[in-house]
Amino acid sequence: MSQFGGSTSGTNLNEPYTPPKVWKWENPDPESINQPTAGARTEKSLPVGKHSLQLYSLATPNGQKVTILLEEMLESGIASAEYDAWLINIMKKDQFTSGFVDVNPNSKIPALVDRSVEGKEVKVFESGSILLYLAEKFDAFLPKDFMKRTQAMNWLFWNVGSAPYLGNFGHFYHYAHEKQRYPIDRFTMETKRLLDVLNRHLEKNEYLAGDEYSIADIANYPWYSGVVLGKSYAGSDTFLNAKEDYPHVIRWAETISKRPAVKRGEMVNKTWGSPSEQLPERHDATDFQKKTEEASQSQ
Ligand SMILES: N[C@@H](CCC(=O)N[C@@H](CS)C(=O)NCC(=O)O)C(=O)O
Repeated sequence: MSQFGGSTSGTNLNEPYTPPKVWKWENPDPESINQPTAGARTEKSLPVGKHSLQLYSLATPNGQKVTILLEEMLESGIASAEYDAWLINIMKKDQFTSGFVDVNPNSKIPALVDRSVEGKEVKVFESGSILLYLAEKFDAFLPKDFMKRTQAMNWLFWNVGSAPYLGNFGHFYHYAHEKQRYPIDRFTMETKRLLDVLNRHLEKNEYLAGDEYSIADIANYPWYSGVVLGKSYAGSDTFLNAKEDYPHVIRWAETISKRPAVKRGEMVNKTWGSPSEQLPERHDATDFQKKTEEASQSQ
């Protein structure tokens, strides 16, 4: 089972179900990550490192958007984009600690605190909001041209709205213990429709905002490369017939995947997969170098 596995245990999926007037959780499990209420569940403050930017995250597609952007900024010479990336293990319920909830009341990674503003802690949550915050703060990866900037915003918000469909596809196709045809068909249909939208746009455009690589590409890359290259959910590339149906998405995803900053960004806050690709916490640019050296010594 994967580390993000989901279960419908206790529910007979074959039994017909008539929703009651008022929903009640029939077998309440106080240990479950999923609860119908919000708020902190434990008292614990967040760690703080040496840089102005403190990121609290995990290397899921939503988390990778931010680490890729920060690594791209550093690669392009913006030294003040240096950051500490702390691991939030969502399976261990770190997102429900009082410190995390204080930054993101929605208890989802990624969350960012900017301590560069005198006397203030700027708390930023929602991956799209974090990308826009950083792009505006450092005036980078957001086109200056009005038409291209509008395109970048369109595709950034399209990502925020469409990503949950891919997440639901991944849940039912890959993570759920019991495979059910209805939700798999429903979310595969929508995932394929979204891929077709992207493929048609990328047939005529090098990047999402035309010829300029921007936060729109950075937001969409982890999600859409994840499904067409089969990186997020094993077998999804074949299941979605990606090579034949979405060649322009694959061309775009492969081009972006070769960027050194993207390779680094994908490693940050990662605790699964090949050990050479994992960097659970990042506090300094040299952490990647140390990691590569460790990997070559252990061979
Ligand atoms: N709309 C949010 C979604 C973030 C999100 O769904 N994060 C997931 C991991 S990818 C999470 O933290 N899940 C923990 C939980 O549901 O308890 C964003 O774009 O930042």
